[in-house]
Amino acid sequence: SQTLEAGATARARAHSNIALVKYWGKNDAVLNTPAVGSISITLDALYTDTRVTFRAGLATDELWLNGCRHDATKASRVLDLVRYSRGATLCAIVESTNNFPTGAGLASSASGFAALAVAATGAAGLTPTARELSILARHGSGSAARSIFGGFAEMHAGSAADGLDSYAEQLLPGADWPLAILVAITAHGAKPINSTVGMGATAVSSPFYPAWLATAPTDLADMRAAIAAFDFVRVGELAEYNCLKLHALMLTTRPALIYWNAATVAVMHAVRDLRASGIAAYFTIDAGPQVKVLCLPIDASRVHAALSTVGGVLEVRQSALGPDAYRLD
Ligand code: 2P0
Repeated sequence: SQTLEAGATARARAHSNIALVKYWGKNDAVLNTPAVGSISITLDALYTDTRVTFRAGLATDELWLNGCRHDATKASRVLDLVRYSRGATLCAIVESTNNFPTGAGLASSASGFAALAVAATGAAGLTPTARELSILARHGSGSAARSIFGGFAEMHAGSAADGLDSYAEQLLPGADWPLAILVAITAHGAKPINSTVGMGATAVSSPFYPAWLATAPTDLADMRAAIAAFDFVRVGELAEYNCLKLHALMLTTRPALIYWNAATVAVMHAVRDLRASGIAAYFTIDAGPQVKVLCLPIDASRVHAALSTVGGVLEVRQSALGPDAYRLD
């Protein structure tokens, strides 16, 4: 095959995702394989566009996010694998933009590294399978392996020494089961504790970590079955349960990982009040103060209105399920 030429470039878009059964904990820090599987939904409202350009004369890879230079260490892990498969050494410029405001506390490495995997392989003239893209994205960030796929996706923890069985795959395209997700923003510019560092601390200090690992397969099997049955109440109940189990793990880490603020808790109660009034709405929360609320599209405007009136909620964004990551040019 041809050598990788300076100036080779490609652009890609990937959407963010939120997990309904959460990833927390690693099997292998170098391969970045998770200790547990996870199941997520991809969001159409939040995405990252990334251009990768291989250049002559660069001493290191450069990462530019919304016009500001950032540390490229994790991006280089992905680019190294692409270079290796082409027998190439050229460094690259990575230019990324999020379609959501920087510092809104919504930034996700999931959409960023999924877009990077698609753009970098595209620029290098590779034609990877979706599974290969998922593995590549995983090397940047575990949650990014899921953002290769639209709709509902499941990440497999895997157990192989080379990490080749640790990838995500689609469970259901978004069009097969339209759902609404409302994101209640409770803090702008929140700087949550880095997930990689947090996971490491949990593994060595939370007495609940062994229980987290032991119960993950059941949560995954239950969620898989609930999705296959289009059982929204079951999906919602399981998502909330698994989210609170994750936060129990975080709260019992030393030092404690407390990602909630007062408005985060107020939104959780508002969602439970909505359910008491007959609306099927369920919350989930990641390593930050925002609350994502799942409901059926027919209830979205009522849920949006209810969340907007909760004290401390700054903004509510609505999303549907998003598509696979794809090449822009
Ligand atoms: C998730 N989170 O499943 C969980 C729930 C946050 C809470 O995946 O170390 O940024 O880069 O592989 O993917 C955040 O972890 O971690 C995450 P790394 P990542 O969405």
